[in-house]
Amino acid sequence: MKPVSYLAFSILLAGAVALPLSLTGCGPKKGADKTDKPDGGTEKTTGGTDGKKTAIPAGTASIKGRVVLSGEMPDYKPREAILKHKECAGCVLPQALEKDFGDYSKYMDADQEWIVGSDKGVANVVVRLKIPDGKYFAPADADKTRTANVVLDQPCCAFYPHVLVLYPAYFDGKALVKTGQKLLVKNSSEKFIHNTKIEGNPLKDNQKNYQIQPKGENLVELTPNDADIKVRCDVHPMMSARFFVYDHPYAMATKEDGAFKLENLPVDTPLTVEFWHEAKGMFKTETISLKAGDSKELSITLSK
Ligand SMILES: [Cu+2]
Repeated sequence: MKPVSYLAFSILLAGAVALPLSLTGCGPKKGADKTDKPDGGTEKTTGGTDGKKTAIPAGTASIKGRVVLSGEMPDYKPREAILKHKECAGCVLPQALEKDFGDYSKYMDADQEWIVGSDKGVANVVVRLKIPDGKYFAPADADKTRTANVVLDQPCCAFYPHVLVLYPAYFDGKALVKTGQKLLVKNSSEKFIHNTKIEGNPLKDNQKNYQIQPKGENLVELTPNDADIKVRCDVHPMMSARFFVYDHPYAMATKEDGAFKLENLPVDTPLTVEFWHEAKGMFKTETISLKAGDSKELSITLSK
């Protein structure tokens, strides 16, 4: 972990360096200005001191399924802004890095809003439980810690993944308790400096702006937040990502197979499952009720 003084210095440096570089221009911003509020957010529980919330205990049920595109597949070609960039070769994914990103490498230079796998699975769909008013989700013991960091990389002029779900803390009825999960921001590109500008809710300390040298990385702590968190790189305006930071474990983002699974779900109580996509906002909700041990399958379709 970087010492605090280094982080503060990085923020100043990022501000000072990113602005002049951004003036060189890399093409228009695209598709990153929507402001959907994540209704499954945590504003009701992150206050943490009113003591009036009722716990919904974890259970032994699960849901799983796939989000599948109905209609035509997206046409993948390199983004205009990348092709027009004066250092285009650094903007596209270097061949040497393709192996690190597997099947996803073929989408890396394309517009990131619609990523659909070959079997029509839709990536970057957030699947989450809505927190009922006046309540909070008390996680299972297995969900009280998260030992692996969530990684956000910038191997070219794209953030990977494009949509991230984080679970850095849970609510115990009185206060937020850290799970241990942090965000590791990497820049695995060959030569480009990127900065990572996290635009969260200013009241909840998710504003960050780090400059990261090639092959460098930063460890970032986030707090659960009801804001719609956007991530940008000031050096390359065609880069964007979205974060959802929750105080419960019942949320995830799909990969290009479109598959999702949520486990240890509460039982014998109505649950609302929400589905969000960057281009569509919250496009579907399902209300379900599960019994102990249930494994419910949901099939979700999405059209452009
Ligand atoms: Cu960049």
